[in-house]
Amino acid sequence: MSASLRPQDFVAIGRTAEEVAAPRKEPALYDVEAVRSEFPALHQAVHGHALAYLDNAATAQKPRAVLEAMRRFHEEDCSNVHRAVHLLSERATAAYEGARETVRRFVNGASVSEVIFTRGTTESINLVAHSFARQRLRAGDEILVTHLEHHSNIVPWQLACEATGAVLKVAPIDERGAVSIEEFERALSPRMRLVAIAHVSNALGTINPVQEMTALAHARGAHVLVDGAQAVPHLRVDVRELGCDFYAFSSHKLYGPTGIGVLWGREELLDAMPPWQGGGDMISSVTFEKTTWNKLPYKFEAGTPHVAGAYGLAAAIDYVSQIGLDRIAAHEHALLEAANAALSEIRCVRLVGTAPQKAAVVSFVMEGIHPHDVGTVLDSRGIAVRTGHHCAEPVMRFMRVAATTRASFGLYNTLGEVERLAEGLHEVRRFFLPHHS
Ligand code: C6P
Repeated sequence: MSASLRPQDFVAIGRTAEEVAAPRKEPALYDVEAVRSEFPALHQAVHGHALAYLDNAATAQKPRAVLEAMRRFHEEDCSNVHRAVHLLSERATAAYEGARETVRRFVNGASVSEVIFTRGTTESINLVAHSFARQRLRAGDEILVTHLEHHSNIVPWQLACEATGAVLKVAPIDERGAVSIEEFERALSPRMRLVAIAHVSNALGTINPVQEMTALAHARGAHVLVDGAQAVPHLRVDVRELGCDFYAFSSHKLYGPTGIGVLWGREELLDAMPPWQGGGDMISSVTFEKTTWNKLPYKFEAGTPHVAGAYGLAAAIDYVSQIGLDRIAAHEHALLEAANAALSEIRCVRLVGTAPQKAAVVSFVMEGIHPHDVGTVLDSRGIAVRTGHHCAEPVMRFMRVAATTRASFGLYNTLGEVERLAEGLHEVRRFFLPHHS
């Protein structure tokens, strides 16, 4: 592999000369260099090297379209929403509600009433834990998560269990990091009320079969929340096709700004749920004796929202939609395959998470070398990865590792960067294990 590979070379990976010459079956990919030119943060030197940003699962860089949309809010439309008749507020309100429609279309929700703006995935899940789980659960009822969840999809349910006497159950995974559907189905007891599952694991990259899991859970009468934080940047998501009841995600992993995210929920469920935070905008009328709630979605949006964030999120969704999630997924899949192949040539590297269905995450350990040392050497070469437990301690424990090094790819990463990652790891091995061939 060479750093001078062009985007059009990606399709050649793993194909014979005849297959390459034959008409392509893969979706046509896009011009990655043109895409990269849209992301100012990518064009900086880190410790004297061009930045190779491979920490997209933590947060993704932002394209100019997002930065420009947020600049437009702050420089031209800056005002509060839903509160004034002046022109700036009208413009901001129209853009804020337009962003809600953009989100609805993006996940194929039935109505904008189902789209709640939150601070991010974590807050979306906490909202459901508070206003749905705590209201409905009784002592002895059960909530099911899988063994590969992020802490944000574990701890809110533990708090709900503590408050109600419900019990948290865990669906097992196998040594590859894949959920066993049979075991998942077996875990769906008659007391199961709620199933909370990641669409894509942040620590391993496993893609869960959430549509199938949702159907099984519904057949047992349980509701389903899907944590889509790591899915929306990589997969086309259709909440009606998935059939779930709630879908949570963050803007900042989707090339949008931090501080804003989404809870999509079925309208009839959201409608029956009490608000979880009180304040401006979520009320219909207030007296000292009695307050009544605003209609959906405002009932769940107390206080001044992140208006600039909504501008940015809508721009980010438009941006990825223009490229096309199918093409992004194909591009990232090529990077993942290349990374798997390159890392498997380094003898002390062990991949952690080898499920058959994976999104753009490679988690690994280098035997005898601490991940933080790996991350530090890579950083000295301008390569940004995440090291640690990735806020997913239970799955780390299951995999019998305290921490991993994680490279996570985005739509702008290149095969050249994968090659730099592999070269960096060879260097790590030479430095820390000089006698290891
Ligand atoms: N994972 C990572 O480096 P927030 O922080 O609310 O935007 O997202 C929380 C969250 C929830 N679920 C999953 C599957 C996630 O991956 C994350 C965030 C980042 O893996 C930061 S810990």
